[in-house]
Amino acid sequence: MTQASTPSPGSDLALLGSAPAFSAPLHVGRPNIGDRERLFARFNEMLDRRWLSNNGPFVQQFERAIAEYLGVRHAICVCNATVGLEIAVRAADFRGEVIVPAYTFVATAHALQWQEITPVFADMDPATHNIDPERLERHITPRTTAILATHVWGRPCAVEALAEIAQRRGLKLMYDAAHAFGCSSGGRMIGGFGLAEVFSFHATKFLNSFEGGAITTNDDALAARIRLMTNFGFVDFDKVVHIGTNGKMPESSAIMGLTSFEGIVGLIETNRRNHEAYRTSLAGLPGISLTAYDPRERGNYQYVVVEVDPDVSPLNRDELVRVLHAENVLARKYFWPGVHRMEPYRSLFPHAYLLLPETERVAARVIVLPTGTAVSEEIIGRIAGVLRRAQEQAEAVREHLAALPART
Ligand code: T4K
Repeated sequence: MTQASTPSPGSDLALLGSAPAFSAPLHVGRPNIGDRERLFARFNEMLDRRWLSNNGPFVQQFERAIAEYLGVRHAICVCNATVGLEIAVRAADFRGEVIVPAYTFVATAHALQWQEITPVFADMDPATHNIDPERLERHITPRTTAILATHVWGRPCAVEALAEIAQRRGLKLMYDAAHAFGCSSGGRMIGGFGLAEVFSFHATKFLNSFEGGAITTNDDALAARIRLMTNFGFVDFDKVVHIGTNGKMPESSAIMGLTSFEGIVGLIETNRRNHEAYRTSLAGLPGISLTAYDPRERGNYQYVVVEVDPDVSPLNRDELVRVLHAENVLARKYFWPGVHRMEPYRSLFPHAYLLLPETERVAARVIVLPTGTAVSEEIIGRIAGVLRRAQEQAEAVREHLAALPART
Protein backbone atom coordinates (compact mmCIF):
# COMPACT_ATOMS: atom_id res chain seq x y z
CA MET A 1 0.00 0.00 0.00
CA THR A 2 1.29 3.44 -0.91
CA GLN A 3 1.18 5.97 1.90
CA ALA A 4 3.03 9.20 2.61
CA SER A 5 4.84 9.37 5.93
CA THR A 6 3.53 12.81 6.82
CA PRO A 7 0.00 13.90 5.99
CA SER A 8 -0.35 16.76 3.52
CA PRO A 9 -2.08 19.62 5.32
CA GLY A 10 -5.79 19.78 4.48
CA SER A 11 -5.86 16.45 2.65
CA ASP A 12 -8.10 13.57 3.63
CA LEU A 13 -6.67 11.10 1.12
CA ALA A 14 -4.73 8.09 2.36
CA LEU A 15 -2.27 8.47 -0.50
CA LEU A 16 -1.39 11.85 0.96
CA GLY A 17 -1.04 10.57 4.50
CA SER A 18 -4.50 10.34 6.03
CA ALA A 19 -5.99 7.13 7.43
CA PRO A 20 -7.46 4.90 4.69
CA ALA A 21 -11.20 5.25 4.07
CA PHE A 22 -11.59 1.51 4.72
CA SER A 23 -9.84 -0.37 7.50
CA ALA A 24 -9.97 -3.71 5.64
CA PRO A 25 -9.41 -4.33 1.93
CA LEU A 26 -12.46 -4.09 -0.33
CA HIS A 27 -11.97 -6.61 -3.12
CA VAL A 28 -13.42 -6.85 -6.58
CA GLY A 29 -14.85 -10.34 -6.77
CA ARG A 30 -15.58 -10.95 -3.10
CA PRO A 31 -17.56 -14.20 -3.22
CA ASN A 32 -21.31 -14.23 -2.68
CA ILE A 33 -22.16 -16.85 -0.06
CA GLY A 34 -25.57 -18.52 -0.21
CA ASP A 35 -27.74 -19.94 2.58
CA ARG A 36 -25.30 -21.65 4.96
CA GLU A 37 -27.84 -23.98 6.52
CA ARG A 38 -28.78 -25.43 3.16
CA LEU A 39 -25.12 -25.57 2.20
CA PHE A 40 -24.10 -27.53 5.29
CA ALA A 41 -27.16 -29.79 5.09
CA ARG A 42 -26.10 -30.72 1.56
CA PHE A 43 -22.51 -31.30 2.69
CA ASN A 44 -23.78 -33.69 5.36
CA GLU A 45 -25.89 -35.48 2.78
CA MET A 46 -22.86 -35.82 0.51
CA LEU A 47 -20.67 -37.13 3.32
CA ASP A 48 -23.34 -39.60 4.48
CA ARG A 49 -23.68 -40.83 0.91
CA ARG A 50 -19.89 -41.05 0.44
CA TRP A 51 -20.20 -39.96 -3.15
CA LEU A 52 -17.80 -37.09 -3.67
CA SER A 53 -17.16 -36.82 -7.41
CA ASN A 54 -17.68 -38.51 -10.81
CA ASN A 55 -21.08 -37.29 -11.93
CA GLY A 56 -22.66 -37.44 -8.47
CA PRO A 57 -26.29 -36.60 -7.72
CA PHE A 58 -25.57 -32.96 -6.82
CA VAL A 59 -23.72 -32.42 -10.10
CA GLN A 60 -26.63 -33.96 -11.97
CA GLN A 61 -29.10 -31.76 -10.09
CA PHE A 62 -26.99 -28.65 -10.79
CA GLU A 63 -26.77 -29.54 -14.48
CA ARG A 64 -30.56 -29.95 -14.72
CA ALA A 65 -31.10 -26.62 -12.95
CA ILE A 66 -28.69 -24.82 -15.31
CA ALA A 67 -30.13 -26.36 -18.48
CA GLU A 68 -33.67 -25.51 -17.43
CA TYR A 69 -32.83 -21.95 -16.40
CA LEU A 70 -31.00 -21.25 -19.66
CA GLY A 71 -33.41 -23.17 -21.88
CA VAL A 72 -30.71 -25.40 -23.40
CA ARG A 73 -30.66 -29.13 -24.07
CA HIS A 74 -27.36 -29.84 -22.33
CA ALA A 75 -25.36 -28.40 -19.45
CA ILE A 76 -22.16 -30.23 -18.57
CA CYS A 77 -20.50 -29.16 -15.36
CA VAL A 78 -16.71 -28.89 -15.34
CA CYS A 79 -14.00 -28.15 -12.79
CA ASN A 80 -13.44 -24.61 -14.12
CA ALA A 81 -14.18 -22.59 -17.24
CA THR A 82 -10.60 -22.73 -18.53
CA VAL A 83 -10.66 -26.51 -18.72
CA GLY A 84 -14.23 -26.22 -20.00
CA LEU A 85 -13.02 -24.05 -22.89
CA GLU A 86 -10.18 -26.45 -23.64
CA ILE A 87 -12.57 -29.38 -23.78
CA ALA A 88 -15.23 -27.55 -25.78
CA VAL A 89 -12.86 -26.27 -28.48
CA ARG A 90 -11.30 -29.72 -28.78
CA ALA A 91 -14.66 -31.47 -28.92
CA ALA A 92 -15.73 -29.04 -31.65
CA ASP A 93 -12.47 -29.75 -33.52
CA PHE A 94 -11.09 -26.24 -33.64
CA ARG A 95 -7.69 -26.18 -35.32
CA GLY A 96 -5.24 -23.86 -37.07
CA GLU A 97 -6.19 -20.29 -36.25
CA VAL A 98 -9.11 -19.15 -34.13
CA ILE A 99 -10.19 -15.52 -33.85
CA VAL A 100 -10.55 -14.26 -30.28
CA PRO A 101 -10.97 -10.84 -28.71
CA ALA A 102 -7.80 -9.22 -27.39
CA TYR A 103 -9.93 -7.70 -24.65
CA THR A 104 -10.81 -10.71 -22.50
CA PHE A 105 -9.35 -12.70 -19.63
CA VAL A 106 -6.17 -14.48 -20.67
CA ALA A 107 -7.85 -17.91 -20.28
CA THR A 108 -9.79 -17.42 -23.53
CA ALA A 109 -6.55 -17.41 -25.54
CA HIS A 110 -4.69 -19.87 -23.31
CA ALA A 111 -7.40 -22.50 -23.85
CA LEU A 112 -6.43 -22.45 -27.53
CA GLN A 113 -2.67 -21.99 -27.32
CA TRP A 114 -2.51 -24.78 -24.72
CA GLN A 115 -3.50 -27.21 -27.49
CA GLU A 116 -1.41 -25.56 -30.17
CA ILE A 117 -4.27 -23.73 -31.82
CA THR A 118 -3.25 -20.18 -32.68
CA PRO A 119 -5.35 -17.38 -31.18
CA VAL A 120 -5.64 -14.43 -33.55
CA PHE A 121 -6.58 -11.24 -31.74
CA ALA A 122 -9.36 -9.02 -33.02
CA ASP A 123 -10.34 -5.56 -31.85
CA MET A 124 -13.37 -4.55 -29.80
CA ASP A 125 -16.37 -2.37 -30.39
CA PRO A 126 -15.73 0.39 -27.82
CA ALA A 127 -19.46 0.80 -27.24
CA THR A 128 -19.81 -2.75 -25.89
CA HIS A 129 -16.20 -3.87 -25.16
CA ASN A 130 -17.05 -7.01 -27.16
CA ILE A 131 -15.35 -8.27 -30.32
CA ASP A 132 -16.23 -6.06 -33.27
CA PRO A 133 -17.73 -8.17 -36.09
CA GLU A 134 -16.69 -5.64 -38.73
CA ARG A 135 -13.04 -5.55 -37.71
CA LEU A 136 -12.96 -9.30 -37.22
CA GLU A 137 -13.20 -10.26 -40.88
CA ARG A 138 -9.80 -8.81 -41.76
CA HIS A 139 -8.19 -11.52 -39.60
CA ILE A 140 -9.72 -14.45 -41.47
CA THR A 141 -7.13 -16.48 -43.41
CA PRO A 142 -7.23 -19.90 -45.07
CA ARG A 143 -6.07 -21.37 -41.72
CA THR A 144 -8.97 -19.88 -39.73
CA THR A 145 -11.42 -22.49 -38.51
CA ALA A 146 -13.44 -20.72 -35.83
CA ILE A 147 -14.37 -17.69 -33.77
CA LEU A 148 -14.30 -17.82 -29.97
CA ALA A 149 -15.97 -14.63 -28.70
CA THR A 150 -16.39 -13.45 -25.09
CA HIS A 151 -19.53 -11.82 -23.70
CA VAL A 152 -17.43 -9.30 -21.78
CA TRP A 153 -18.97 -8.15 -18.46
CA GLY A 154 -22.00 -10.33 -19.31
CA ARG A 155 -23.05 -7.93 -22.04
CA PRO A 156 -23.97 -10.03 -25.07
CA CYS A 157 -21.78 -10.11 -28.16
CA ALA A 158 -23.29 -9.12 -31.50
CA VAL A 159 -24.55 -12.69 -31.80
CA GLU A 160 -26.46 -12.25 -35.05
CA ALA A 161 -23.61 -10.53 -36.89
CA LEU A 162 -21.14 -13.14 -35.65
CA ALA A 163 -23.43 -16.01 -36.70
CA GLU A 164 -23.79 -14.42 -40.13
CA ILE A 165 -20.01 -14.09 -40.59
CA ALA A 166 -19.40 -17.62 -39.31
CA GLN A 167 -21.93 -19.04 -41.72
CA ARG A 168 -20.79 -17.00 -44.72
CA ARG A 169 -17.09 -17.75 -44.14
CA GLY A 170 -17.55 -21.40 -43.13
CA LEU A 171 -16.29 -20.95 -39.57
CA LYS A 172 -17.34 -22.52 -36.31
CA LEU A 173 -18.57 -20.21 -33.57
CA MET A 174 -18.38 -20.62 -29.81
CA TYR A 175 -18.70 -18.30 -26.84
CA ASP A 176 -16.71 -17.73 -23.69
CA ALA A 177 -19.67 -16.91 -21.45
CA ALA A 178 -17.62 -16.87 -18.23
CA HIS A 179 -19.24 -13.57 -17.15
CA ALA A 180 -22.68 -14.12 -18.56
CA PHE A 181 -24.71 -16.47 -16.38
CA GLY A 182 -28.20 -15.00 -16.06
CA CYS A 183 -27.79 -12.62 -19.03
CA SER A 184 -29.76 -12.50 -22.25
CA SER A 185 -29.42 -11.36 -25.85
CA GLY A 186 -32.57 -10.34 -27.68
CA GLY A 187 -34.50 -11.81 -24.75
CA ARG A 188 -32.88 -15.25 -25.21
CA MET A 189 -30.66 -16.50 -22.40
CA ILE A 190 -26.96 -16.67 -23.14
CA GLY A 191 -26.06 -20.36 -23.15
CA GLY A 192 -27.75 -21.36 -26.38
CA PHE A 193 -25.75 -19.32 -28.90
CA GLY A 194 -23.09 -20.72 -31.23
CA LEU A 195 -22.00 -24.34 -31.05
CA ALA A 196 -21.51 -24.11 -27.30
CA GLU A 197 -21.02 -21.58 -24.51
CA VAL A 198 -18.77 -21.89 -21.48
CA PHE A 199 -19.65 -20.35 -18.10
CA SER A 200 -17.38 -19.81 -15.11
CA PHE A 201 -18.51 -20.40 -11.53
CA HIS A 202 -15.20 -19.28 -10.04
CA ALA A 203 -15.33 -17.84 -6.52
CA THR A 204 -15.21 -14.30 -7.93
CA LYS A 205 -18.12 -14.85 -10.29
CA PHE A 206 -21.71 -13.81 -9.79
CA LEU A 207 -22.73 -17.44 -9.26
CA ASN A 208 -19.94 -19.43 -7.65
CA SER A 209 -19.25 -23.08 -6.99
CA PHE A 210 -15.86 -22.36 -5.31
CA GLU A 211 -14.21 -23.32 -8.63
CA GLY A 212 -16.28 -24.59 -11.51
CA GLY A 213 -17.98 -23.98 -14.79
CA ALA A 214 -20.44 -25.39 -17.26
CA ILE A 215 -20.50 -26.01 -20.98
CA THR A 216 -23.93 -25.57 -22.53
CA THR A 217 -25.02 -26.65 -25.99
CA ASN A 218 -28.05 -27.68 -28.00
CA ASP A 219 -25.96 -30.08 -30.09
CA ASP A 220 -26.50 -33.67 -28.87
CA ALA A 221 -23.43 -35.16 -30.55
CA LEU A 222 -21.16 -32.38 -29.28
CA ALA A 223 -22.58 -32.76 -25.77
CA ALA A 224 -21.87 -36.48 -25.84
CA ARG A 225 -18.25 -35.86 -26.91
CA ILE A 226 -17.81 -33.21 -24.23
CA ARG A 227 -19.12 -35.58 -21.56
CA LEU A 228 -16.71 -38.27 -22.65
CA MET A 229 -13.75 -35.91 -22.78
CA THR A 230 -14.53 -34.54 -19.33
CA ASN A 231 -14.11 -38.02 -17.84
CA PHE A 232 -11.00 -39.40 -19.60
CA GLY A 233 -13.12 -40.83 -22.44
CA PHE A 234 -14.61 -43.55 -20.21
CA VAL A 235 -17.96 -45.09 -21.13
CA ASP A 236 -17.83 -47.99 -18.73
CA PHE A 237 -15.52 -49.74 -16.28
CA ASP A 238 -12.23 -50.21 -18.13
CA LYS A 239 -13.68 -48.98 -21.43
CA VAL A 240 -12.21 -45.81 -22.95
CA VAL A 241 -13.50 -44.77 -26.36
CA HIS A 242 -12.11 -41.25 -26.75
CA ILE A 243 -9.20 -38.99 -25.85
CA GLY A 244 -10.12 -37.19 -22.66
CA THR A 245 -8.97 -35.36 -19.57
CA ASN A 246 -10.21 -34.88 -16.04
CA GLY A 247 -12.59 -31.94 -16.22
CA LYS A 248 -15.09 -33.21 -13.67
CA MET A 249 -16.84 -30.97 -11.18
CA PRO A 250 -16.76 -32.48 -7.68
CA GLU A 251 -19.90 -32.75 -5.54
CA SER A 252 -18.60 -30.07 -3.16
CA SER A 253 -18.62 -27.54 -6.00
CA ALA A 254 -22.05 -28.58 -7.19
CA ILE A 255 -23.36 -28.09 -3.64
CA MET A 256 -21.99 -24.56 -3.53
CA GLY A 257 -23.27 -23.91 -7.05
CA LEU A 258 -26.77 -25.18 -6.32
CA THR A 259 -26.97 -23.18 -3.12
CA SER A 260 -25.79 -20.02 -4.91
CA PHE A 261 -28.26 -20.74 -7.70
CA GLU A 262 -31.16 -20.75 -5.24
CA GLY A 263 -30.25 -17.19 -4.29
CA ILE A 264 -29.84 -15.91 -7.82
CA VAL A 265 -32.80 -13.52 -7.82
CA GLY A 266 -31.49 -11.80 -4.68
CA LEU A 267 -27.94 -11.66 -6.06
CA ILE A 268 -29.07 -9.99 -9.26
CA GLU A 269 -31.14 -7.50 -7.27
CA THR A 270 -28.17 -6.66 -5.01
CA ASN A 271 -25.88 -6.14 -8.00
CA ARG A 272 -28.48 -4.09 -9.85
CA ARG A 273 -29.02 -1.88 -6.80
CA ASN A 274 -25.28 -1.45 -6.36
CA HIS A 275 -24.90 -0.55 -10.02
CA GLU A 276 -27.62 2.06 -9.70
CA ALA A 277 -25.98 3.44 -6.54
CA TYR A 278 -22.67 3.79 -8.39
CA ARG A 279 -24.45 5.50 -11.27
CA THR A 280 -25.95 8.07 -8.91
CA SER A 281 -22.80 8.57 -6.83
CA LEU A 282 -20.43 8.91 -9.78
CA ALA A 283 -22.69 11.26 -11.74
CA GLY A 284 -21.00 14.56 -12.46
CA LEU A 285 -17.41 13.40 -11.88
CA PRO A 286 -15.56 14.81 -14.91
CA GLY A 287 -14.27 12.21 -17.38
CA ILE A 288 -15.67 9.27 -15.44
CA SER A 289 -18.38 7.17 -17.05
CA LEU A 290 -20.03 4.02 -15.81
CA THR A 291 -20.59 1.26 -18.35
CA ALA A 292 -24.32 0.66 -18.72
CA TYR A 293 -26.29 -2.56 -19.05
CA ASP A 294 -29.15 -2.67 -21.54
CA PRO A 295 -32.31 -2.50 -19.39
CA ARG A 296 -34.24 -4.48 -22.05
CA GLU A 297 -32.00 -7.49 -21.47
CA ARG A 298 -31.62 -9.72 -18.44
CA GLY A 299 -28.32 -9.06 -16.76
CA ASN A 300 -26.38 -10.06 -13.65
CA TYR A 301 -24.75 -6.63 -13.16
CA GLN A 302 -21.70 -8.42 -11.78
CA TYR A 303 -19.15 -5.91 -13.04
CA VAL A 304 -19.05 -2.25 -12.16
CA VAL A 305 -16.90 -0.93 -14.98
CA VAL A 306 -15.82 2.66 -15.10
CA GLU A 307 -13.99 4.35 -17.96
CA VAL A 308 -11.70 7.28 -17.23
CA ASP A 309 -11.20 9.73 -20.07
CA PRO A 310 -7.67 11.09 -19.52
CA ASP A 311 -8.45 14.22 -21.53
CA VAL A 312 -11.27 15.20 -19.19
CA SER A 313 -10.58 13.67 -15.78
CA PRO A 314 -8.03 15.64 -13.74
CA LEU A 315 -6.38 12.27 -12.92
CA ASN A 316 -5.93 9.39 -15.31
CA ARG A 317 -6.94 5.75 -14.71
CA ASP A 318 -3.63 4.61 -13.22
CA GLU A 319 -3.49 7.59 -10.87
CA LEU A 320 -7.03 6.97 -9.66
CA VAL A 321 -6.33 3.27 -9.10
CA ARG A 322 -3.35 4.17 -6.92
CA VAL A 323 -5.52 6.55 -4.91
CA LEU A 324 -8.15 3.82 -4.47
CA HIS A 325 -5.61 1.20 -3.43
CA ALA A 326 -4.22 3.51 -0.78
CA GLU A 327 -7.77 3.77 0.60
CA ASN A 328 -8.00 -0.07 0.68
CA VAL A 329 -10.31 -0.19 -2.33
CA LEU A 330 -8.57 -2.84 -4.42
CA ALA A 331 -10.02 -1.77 -7.76
CA ARG A 332 -8.87 -3.77 -10.80
CA LYS A 333 -7.74 -2.80 -14.30
CA TYR A 334 -9.34 -5.76 -16.12
CA PHE A 335 -8.30 -6.63 -18.88
CA TRP A 336 -5.26 -4.42 -19.06
CA PRO A 337 -2.93 -4.53 -20.96
CA GLY A 338 -4.93 -6.79 -23.31
CA VAL A 339 -4.17 -10.45 -23.90
CA HIS A 340 -2.02 -9.62 -26.97
CA ARG A 341 0.41 -7.89 -24.58
CA MET A 342 0.72 -10.92 -22.29
CA GLU A 343 3.10 -13.83 -22.81
CA PRO A 344 3.43 -15.89 -24.90
CA TYR A 345 1.35 -13.75 -27.28
CA ARG A 346 3.40 -10.62 -26.82
CA SER A 347 6.50 -12.41 -28.12
CA LEU A 348 4.68 -14.44 -30.74
CA PHE A 349 2.80 -11.46 -32.21
CA PRO A 350 4.80 -8.33 -31.32
CA HIS A 351 2.89 -6.18 -33.82
CA ALA A 352 -0.64 -7.35 -32.94
CA TYR A 353 -1.38 -4.05 -31.22
CA LEU A 354 -1.27 -2.23 -34.56
CA LEU A 355 -4.64 -3.72 -35.47
CA LEU A 356 -6.10 -3.28 -31.98
CA PRO A 357 -6.46 0.48 -31.47
CA GLU A 358 -9.75 0.34 -29.55
CA THR A 359 -8.53 -2.43 -27.26
CA GLU A 360 -5.40 -0.43 -26.52
CA ARG A 361 -7.38 2.73 -25.80
CA VAL A 362 -10.12 1.17 -23.65
CA ALA A 363 -7.79 -1.16 -21.71
CA ALA A 364 -5.90 1.95 -20.53
CA ARG A 365 -9.11 3.55 -19.24
CA VAL A 366 -11.00 0.86 -17.37
CA ILE A 367 -11.39 0.52 -13.62
CA VAL A 368 -13.50 -2.31 -12.17
CA LEU A 369 -14.97 -1.47 -8.76
CA PRO A 370 -16.20 -3.75 -5.96
CA THR A 371 -19.80 -4.90 -5.90
CA GLY A 372 -21.83 -7.93 -4.76
CA THR A 373 -23.20 -8.81 -1.37
CA ALA A 374 -20.05 -7.57 0.41
CA VAL A 375 -20.75 -3.98 -0.71
CA SER A 376 -23.48 -1.64 0.54
CA GLU A 377 -24.84 1.62 -0.86
CA GLU A 378 -23.07 3.42 1.97
CA ILE A 379 -19.73 1.89 0.93
CA ILE A 380 -20.40 2.87 -2.68
CA GLY A 381 -21.01 6.45 -1.59
CA ARG A 382 -17.67 6.46 0.20
CA ILE A 383 -15.83 5.02 -2.82
CA ALA A 384 -17.33 7.71 -5.03
CA GLY A 385 -16.33 10.26 -2.40
CA VAL A 386 -12.71 9.09 -2.65
CA LEU A 387 -12.77 9.56 -6.43
CA ARG A 388 -14.33 13.01 -6.06
CA ARG A 389 -11.76 14.17 -3.51
CA ALA A 390 -8.93 12.73 -5.60
CA GLN A 391 -10.05 14.72 -8.61
CA GLU A 392 -10.33 17.85 -6.44
CA GLN A 393 -6.78 17.33 -5.15
CA ALA A 394 -5.39 16.17 -8.49
CA GLU A 395 -2.33 18.38 -8.40
CA ALA A 396 -1.20 17.17 -4.97
CA VAL A 397 -1.89 13.55 -5.93
CA ARG A 398 0.13 13.83 -9.12
CA GLU A 399 3.02 15.51 -7.38
CA HIS A 400 3.03 12.84 -4.72
CA LEU A 401 2.94 10.00 -7.26
CA ALA A 402 5.72 11.55 -9.29
CA ALA A 403 7.96 11.37 -6.25
CA LEU A 404 7.27 7.65 -5.72
CA PRO A 405 8.94 4.74 -7.51
CA ALA A 406 7.01 3.72 -10.66
CA ARG A 407 4.49 0.88 -10.35
CA THR A 408 2.29 -0.93 -12.82
N1 T4K B 1 -12.95 -16.38 -19.53
C1 T4K B 1 -13.16 -15.20 -18.97
C2 T4K B 1 -13.69 -14.08 -19.80
C3 T4K B 1 -12.89 -15.01 -17.60
O1 T4K B 1 -13.09 -13.80 -17.03
C4 T4K B 1 -12.41 -16.08 -16.85
C5 T4K B 1 -12.07 -15.90 -15.45
C6 T4K B 1 -12.22 -17.32 -17.49
C7 T4K B 1 -12.51 -17.44 -18.84
C8 T4K B 1 -11.72 -18.52 -16.76
O2 T4K B 1 -12.63 -18.95 -15.76
P1 T4K B 1 -12.13 -19.93 -14.59
O3 T4K B 1 -11.20 -20.93 -15.20
O4 T4K B 1 -11.47 -19.08 -13.53
O5 T4K B 1 -13.40 -20.57 -14.11
C9 T4K B 1 -10.14 -13.51 -11.51
C10 T4K B 1 -10.65 -14.92 -11.48
O6 T4K B 1 -9.70 -15.81 -10.92
C11 T4K B 1 -11.06 -15.43 -12.82
O7 T4K B 1 -11.92 -16.53 -12.60
C12 T4K B 1 -11.81 -14.38 -13.60
N2 T4K B 1 -12.10 -14.77 -14.92
C13 T4K B 1 -11.03 -13.08 -13.66
C14 T4K B 1 -11.78 -12.00 -14.38
O8 T4K B 1 -10.81 -12.64 -12.35
P2 T4K B 1 -7.79 -12.69 -10.86
O9 T4K B 1 -6.44 -13.23 -11.14
O10 T4K B 1 -8.03 -11.26 -10.99
O11 T4K B 1 -8.34 -13.26 -9.45
P3 T4K B 1 -7.96 -12.90 -8.01
O12 T4K B 1 -7.48 -14.12 -7.37
O13 T4K B 1 -7.10 -11.70 -7.97
O14 T4K B 1 -9.37 -12.57 -7.36
C15 T4K B 1 -9.93 -11.28 -7.43
C16 T4K B 1 -10.19 -10.74 -6.04
O15 T4K B 1 -11.22 -11.49 -5.43
C17 T4K B 1 -9.00 -10.80 -5.13
O16 T4K B 1 -8.45 -9.52 -5.05
C18 T4K B 1 -9.55 -11.25 -3.80
C19 T4K B 1 -10.97 -11.63 -4.04
N3 T4K B 1 -11.22 -13.02 -3.67
C20 T4K B 1 -10.78 -14.02 -4.50
C21 T4K B 1 -11.02 -15.31 -4.16
C22 T4K B 1 -10.54 -16.43 -5.06
C23 T4K B 1 -11.86 -13.27 -2.49
O17 T4K B 1 -12.21 -12.35 -1.75
N4 T4K B 1 -12.12 -14.57 -2.15
C24 T4K B 1 -11.73 -15.61 -2.95
O18 T4K B 1 -12.00 -16.78 -2.62
O19 T4K B 1 -8.78 -13.48 -11.79
